[in-house]
Amino acid sequence: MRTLAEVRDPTQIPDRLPLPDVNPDSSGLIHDTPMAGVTAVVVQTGPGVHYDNLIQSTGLVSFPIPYNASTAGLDSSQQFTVRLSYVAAQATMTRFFADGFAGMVPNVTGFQPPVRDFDDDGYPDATDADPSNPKVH
Ligand SMILES: [Ca+2]
Repeated sequence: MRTLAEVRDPTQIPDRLPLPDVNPDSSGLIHDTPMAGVTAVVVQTGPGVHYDNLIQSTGLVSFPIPYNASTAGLDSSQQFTVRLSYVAAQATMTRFFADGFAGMVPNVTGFQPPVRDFDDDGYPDATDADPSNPKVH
């Protein structure tokens, strides 16, 4: 996302990579996609912070959106933390690999769909007056 307009409406991204949404089966499991016997998925977390989302319950955000060549880091007084579901992320990965090592088609489950609320203030980016400031809605 290079502009605030793209943050507010991602369908405006001209070179957006089309990835299909895959719904879980009746057991809540995602597997056999894109073909039977294989599970290859992209799991996105949001709000989130790279790396910390795998090991911590909160993460420090130091860059605002949108990301582009002129994006500067936030002043330390403007940085903020977001909640991270690292336990769910670890459980999802552990299950995926355990299924594979057990000779099964790996299953993906237990992960909450991402929410477009970059600053985790409860106001969606589409309508948030400042999606990179949890004090402004
Ligand atoms: Ca905000």
